[in-house]
This record gives sequence, C-alpha cells and structure tokens, in this order.
Amino acid sequence: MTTPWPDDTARAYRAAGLWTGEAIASGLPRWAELRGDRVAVTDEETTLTYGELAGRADRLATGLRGLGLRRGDAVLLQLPNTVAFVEVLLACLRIGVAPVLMLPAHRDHEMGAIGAHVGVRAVIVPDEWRGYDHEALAHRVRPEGASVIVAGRPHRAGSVALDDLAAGPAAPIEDPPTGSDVAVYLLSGGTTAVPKVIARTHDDYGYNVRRAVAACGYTSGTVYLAALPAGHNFPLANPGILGTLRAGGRVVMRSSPRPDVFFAAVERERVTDTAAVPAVAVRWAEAASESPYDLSSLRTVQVGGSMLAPEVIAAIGPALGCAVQQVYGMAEGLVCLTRADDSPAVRTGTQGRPISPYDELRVIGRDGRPVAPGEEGELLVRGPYTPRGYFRAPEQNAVSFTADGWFRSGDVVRIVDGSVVVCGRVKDLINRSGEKIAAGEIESLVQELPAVAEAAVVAVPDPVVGERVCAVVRLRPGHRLDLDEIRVHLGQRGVASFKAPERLVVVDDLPRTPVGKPDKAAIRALVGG
Ligand code: OOB
Repeated sequence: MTTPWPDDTARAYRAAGLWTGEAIASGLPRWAELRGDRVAVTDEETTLTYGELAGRADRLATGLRGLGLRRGDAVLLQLPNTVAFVEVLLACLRIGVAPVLMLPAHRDHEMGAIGAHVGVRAVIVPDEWRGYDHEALAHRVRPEGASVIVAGRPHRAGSVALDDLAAGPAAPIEDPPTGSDVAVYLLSGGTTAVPKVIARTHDDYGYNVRRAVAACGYTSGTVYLAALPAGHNFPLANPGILGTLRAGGRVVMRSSPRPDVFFAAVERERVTDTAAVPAVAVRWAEAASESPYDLSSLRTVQVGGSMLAPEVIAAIGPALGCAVQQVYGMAEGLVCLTRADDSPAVRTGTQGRPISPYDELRVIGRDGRPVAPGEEGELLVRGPYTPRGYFRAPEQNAVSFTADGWFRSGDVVRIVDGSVVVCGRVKDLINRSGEKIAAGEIESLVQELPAVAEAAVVAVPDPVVGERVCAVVRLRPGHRLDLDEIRVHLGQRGVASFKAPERLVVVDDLPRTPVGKPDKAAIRALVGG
C-alpha cells in the first residue's frame, strides 16, 4: 500500500524530534483558546475567527463521523479556494479522514480513476463552479456506497449539504489520528494510467509545514493569499494555508489568479505573502504598473512550480514592490527555497536550498553514478518528508524509487554551494503554467481516435504559460484530423480541459529511436520544442 520509511530511519526522525506523533490539526482547540477572536480565514463572502473555525471544523468532523466516515478512510476533496475548503480540510485532519486533493478543473476521467484507486468513502464538491455542475460529476464518479457532500445547495437525491453536516453539536473526538496516519493524499504532477498518488502522513507533512514556516518567517502578522488552487502542495503547505494557520496568521482565499482579483485582494486584506507559478507572477508584474491598487502591504511573493529565467525573476520584485522567493518543490516531498538573507545571485539564479538539514540530495549522471560537484544530472532525493513510494503502485515504484529508497525526481539539476538550479527534466511531461500533464496519458487518449495511427505528445515553449501541449500524429491512410476533434474527444472522455492539446502537427512518420520507439527529443526538435 504505502511504502513505510525503514524502521531505523523512522526511529531516528522521531528521536531527533522531526516527527512528533501529533496530528496536524490537533492544535485547533488550543488555537481557538489563544487566538479566539482573531480572523483565521476569509473569502469573498465569509470570514471566520480562529474560534469560529475550530467550532465549525469540529461540528463538521462530528457530521462526517455521523455519515460513517472513520479514521483511516479517504475522501475526494474538490473545492475551489473558499472558506469551506479550509473547514473541510481541518475537519478531516481532526478525525483522521484523509482528503485526496483534487483540482476544481478535474473531471470524470481524473475523479473516477483516482476515487477508485484510493477507494474513497465520500466525494466533496461545490454545487456548481464556473457554470459546471460538480454535484452531478460527484454522483457519476463516486465509488459504490460513497457519499456525495455538497458545499452550497445540493439539488439531487442522495446528496448531503455540508452546512447540514455542520449543524449539530460537536462531539468529542473519539479516535484521533496519530503521526503515522495518512493526513492528505496529494496528486503527483502528471498522472499515468495508474494514478500517482502520494500519501503524506501527519508526521511527515506536519514537519514539512513547520520547516516551511521557519524558513519563511511566518508569524501571527502574516496575511497569506491563496491564489493558486488550494489543493496544490505549494499553496497548501509551503508554508501556504497550513503554515499560516500554524503561525496564527490570516488566510485569504481567492479562486482566481487574475491580476485584478489579486490586486483588489491585496489592498482590501493587506496581504503580506502569497505564492504564484511563474506565468501568474509575470502577469501580476506586468499589470502592476497600471494598477490603481495599493500593494504596499506585500512582503514576499513566492514563485515556483516551473522554470523561469533569472532576468524575469529579477524583474518581478521591483514591479510588485516586494521580495521574490523562489521555491522548487514537488508533491512527492522535497521543498527548496531561497532565503531573504541569500545574496542577490542566489535569490535570482537558483531555486534555493532544502527546508530541512535532514533532506538528502544526490545528483546522478546517465551511468547512475554521482556527478562531480556542480555538474548537471538527475536529482534523487530522500528525507523526513519525502515518502518512499507512491500509494498502491508497486510497478511505478520500481521505476520511480531506487532499492534504497531514493525518489527519482526526473528533474535535471546542478547544485551550487548547496542551492539547487533546475536545468531541465528527463520525465516525459508537459509543465503548463505549473500544472503537470503526463505525455503518456494524453497519447493514449489521442490514440483512441479512429483517424490516428500513432501519436506522440510533447511540450512546445510558450511565452505566456511556459509550455503548451502539442500532439504530433501519424494518420491512418485516407483520414484527416483537426485540433478541435482531438479536444472534443478529450472533453467527451471527461478529461480536465487544461490537458487538451493546443497544437496539432500531422507527420508522415514519427522520428524513431534505433529500437523503433518514437524519439521524443527528435519530435520536440521537429515542432520547435
Ligand atoms: C510543485 O509540485 P508538483 O508536484 O506540481 O511538481 C513538481 C515538479 C518538479 O519535479 C519540477 O519538475 C517542477 O515541478 N518544478 C520546478 C520548480 N518547482 C517545481 N521546475 C523549475 N523551477 C521550479 N522552481 O510544483 C511545487 C510543490 C511545492 C512547492 C512548489 C512547487
């Protein structure tokens, strides 16, 4: 199921105080006592103090238990950036029910496969979001016997309203989780045929959050804006939502990274910290000069999730009037970041150093041996918050992890004076605005079209989103195909729309490797990637 850390390693992490055995939200009653009437979380409609948030989360936890959910169960959580997201997350963490953090853009294809893979007991969705009926989606994808819980107004028989679940009194928590229980399931960038899901324990994820808070200096004065989808590891825990709540700060939830929404939120809430993927940070920076809003409260914008040139990084801070912190992280664990007291060269030219002194990084060459210091190679990683395997994926684990527990990141990096510089990748995915899309997943879907004899999917560079999905296909004799047909097909198959190819190139034959497989490097070169 989940590959545990070896016993002696786990003992060492506990002995060193990294793993505390405490559940992530176990401090909630204490927070309510100490910070009772300070605001914990706010969105465009609702504001909750720490006292109210703790009360809501505990009543909801009781409601979830009333539905039969128990410690060790899993649920699909697909909510936009709202107060409801935070309430549900904390309620789940309190009772040891682990949410699988889906994105609002996910559809039948992703929700169905992942819900079945993890064996979820409930699907938690908004009633409707951006004109899409998520309640209907939840009913289509829910595994047999799983409940459908709806934030907002449910209109289908068999749905349960989130507000009704939180309506009763809170009961004491009978069977609270411990450190080795799963806290959340994160999705790996780029799902394959078998979804790559990462089970993060209360011990490991809690440690991750504490280290991120320490490295970024979050305090009760921090006002954090969650503008990236909250289910992403970056805005969730680095330090993000969980880190801000731990530090006693205020979390501002906004579901769009649009510059006007961002600027208005910063001015209204006096936001001090936020996180963005490069494409979003660049849009903010470009729009800032024309913005009438007061951005003077901004302290730091974190930028990470995909590559960005040092000159572009260097321009973002001055445009927004704040510091920029680079973050290189992954749902699988390791997080690196630049620090406020690093030299300008390190802050612009590297993606930072690990948040824990216990993180082990190794850079290997094609021969599998460590490269000379400062040379490029694939990054392998191990550590106290980098799990030793994907959830229920023995075949994938044999490929992605070494026998002695190192995770093969698929990223090509150099390490210079302890800081990581990301140079490229060996994994076959497209990084569109920080969203990772597995080439193989889209290739199989495109291949289903009757006109297609063979398909390869590659990234083409793009000034706005970094990379776009390009399908390169060889057609069956006498057939034609256009981009719309591919996009319609993927839509019908219930695939999240951000994964759909945005370019199509038809070729007589695909370039091949000596063994006859499509040569991805040559195909990328062919389409200018
Ligand atoms: C974050 O997490 P994921 O799981 O969506 O994606 C991880 C992958 C990395 O392996 C790398 O390929 C890429 O995203 N990446 C970067 C990067 N940060 C992530 N590539 C270049 N420069 C960077 N700064 O993307 C994530 C998780 C936690 C914090 C920040 C990002």
